[in-house]
Amino acid sequence: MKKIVVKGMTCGHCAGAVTKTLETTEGIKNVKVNLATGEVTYEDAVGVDAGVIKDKIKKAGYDVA
Ligand SMILES: [Cu+2]
Repeated sequence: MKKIVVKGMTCGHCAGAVTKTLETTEGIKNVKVNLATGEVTYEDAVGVDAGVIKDKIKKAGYDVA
């Protein structure tokens, strides 16, 4: 289980967008977003590079702490 903190999420739509962004990444599943804290946890079966994750989240309109 990996954990990141995503900044800029304000509602369920944001949480859904971040979840979708991560879940469409090969090897990543079980994405869970805590909207109150910005904490996002996920399982990563293939060791996706942290920079790749960050880029995807930025493209979706959010930022990684
Ligand atoms: Cu939102």
